[in-house]
Amino acid sequence: FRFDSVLSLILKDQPLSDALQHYGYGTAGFRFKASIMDGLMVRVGLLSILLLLETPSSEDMGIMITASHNDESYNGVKLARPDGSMLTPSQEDFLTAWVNENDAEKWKRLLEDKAENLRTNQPCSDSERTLHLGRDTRVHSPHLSLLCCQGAQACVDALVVNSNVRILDHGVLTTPMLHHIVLHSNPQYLPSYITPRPSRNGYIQTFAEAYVYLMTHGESAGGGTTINALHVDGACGVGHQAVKELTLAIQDLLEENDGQSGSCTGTVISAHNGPGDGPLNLDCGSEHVQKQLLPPIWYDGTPTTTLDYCCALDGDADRIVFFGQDAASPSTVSKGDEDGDVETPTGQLTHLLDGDKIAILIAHVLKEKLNDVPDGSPTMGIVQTAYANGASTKYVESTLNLPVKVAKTGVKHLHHAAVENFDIGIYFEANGHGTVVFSKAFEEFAIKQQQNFNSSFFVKLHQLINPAVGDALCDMLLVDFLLKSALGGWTLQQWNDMYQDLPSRMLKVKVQDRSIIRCNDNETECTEPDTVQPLLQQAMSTVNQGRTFIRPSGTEDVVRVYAEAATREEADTLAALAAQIVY
Ligand code: NG1
Ligand code: ZN
Repeated sequence: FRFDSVLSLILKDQPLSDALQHYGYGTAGFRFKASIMDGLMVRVGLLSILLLLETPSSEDMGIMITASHNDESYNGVKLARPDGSMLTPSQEDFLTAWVNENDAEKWKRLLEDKAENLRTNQPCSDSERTLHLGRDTRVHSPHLSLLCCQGAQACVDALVVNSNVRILDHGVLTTPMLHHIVLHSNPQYLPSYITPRPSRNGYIQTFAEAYVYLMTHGESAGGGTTINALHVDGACGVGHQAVKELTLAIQDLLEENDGQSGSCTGTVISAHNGPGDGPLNLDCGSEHVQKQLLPPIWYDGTPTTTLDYCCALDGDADRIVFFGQDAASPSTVSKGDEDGDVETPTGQLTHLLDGDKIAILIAHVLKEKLNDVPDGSPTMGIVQTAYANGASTKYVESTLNLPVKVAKTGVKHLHHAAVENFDIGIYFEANGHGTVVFSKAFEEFAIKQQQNFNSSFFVKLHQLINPAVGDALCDMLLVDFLLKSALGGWTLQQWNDMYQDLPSRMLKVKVQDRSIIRCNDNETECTEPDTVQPLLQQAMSTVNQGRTFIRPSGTEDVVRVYAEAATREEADTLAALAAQIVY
């Protein structure tokens, strides 16, 4: 029987590990200890082909193997839809249900139904569809990627669709590169002014060109040269090599450009902490910098001058935070670390420019640019999560006069809210994961600006931004352009001084079963167990400007506690009270 080989692969040769009762699709895909993922990967590969075959003809999809900011012992897998976005809730449900299924009869019926469906609906389709695979630098990623390909290939063979379905393993990629490749393979989802370049090199060229254009054509191009060097911490992962490639491409383009137009020299970008320089994400990377407020441990070149600045990527290069250590001034940063120790650790950073600050920097510049345009402007707003610092929300609403939407944690939720609500939807999680999405109306506006007013700013800005997912490298170039050129040479300090964060603290609490905790839609309140929220409420009333919430993590086996208040002491007290309630 033709499905026998598939069934024996998933049920006998590579069975699902029984270490877990249920494999759930978390905040960003399946993410577990790598040692229990073999069987899961085969199934994900197989099911990805079924999802691919359900897309309109000749559209590609992608699979990324990574556990992002988690430590090296973890791995994960997430899928990308044809437009580069994350799976829909119903696709996640389909995947989760079948990944956990062990009934051979049910599997057989699923495959038979699919085969029948293909015979009737796509009898002789010659359109080609590709499943693109990418993986990070974790030691087990090649093995898990191979298992994923095996599952996918078995499905293709069994359904006899091998003539028009291709499985393309791109090897090591950043997460945003994989999403870029998928999106650019389906150019119907791209704006007319973005040339499809569905490859790693195409990714590098797309963003290097947009950056160099903006740096050499802006009004203040050539003027803003305050910042000279940008030191990038690659988290000992995949982002390190990508930064190097991007830097080389930028240098080449700047050399070609030399002598032409305004010629603002590019910032010297140097990459630190590649694979092999230390354990992935350990005491380095954006999660460490943002949550511990410490510089990366492997990186000993923290600049002390205002002319240089630093940023840190996470393990798959979709998050970025900027930071600086001002030698002259004592530690004044008010955000807290995660270890529950209320003493301020020594050596804490004086400037942390997180996702909230990146979103506000982008909005600030765009608002000014839109004020200058003669015609009606596209709408603009910011999407945050409950983790956004209260001071940032206040600044957006009261100073920038822009609307704020609060979405559930996980970029898929922020992305959706940004697309639904705004022509220019700026979304960032506080941890530095975010991007800007633009509507069709914006696209028309940008084209009109170019044609009628000879201004390519909006077109080029759109080209500099990864429309599919949060992308540390694009965000890095965008911020550098905004500080150095669009704002005429802002320092990190000037950016940081836009507003003062409220002191905050995050804690992780280990509980026996975090799945019993449920939250409301935007996670600002706990709905189950029903005794929790009144206690949190009461704790909040004991401090000034107190706000706290708890939620089960979707990527780690912990409950996260967030608290902020008027002073550091009050924020710490509130976090400790909330953690007590969770215990
Ligand atoms: P969880 O573990 O569900 O809190 C974390 C981040 C998310 C998101 C995902 C995916 C925090 C508080 N949470 O999710 O924002 O980035 O990882 O990487 O930073
Ligand atoms: Zn990540």
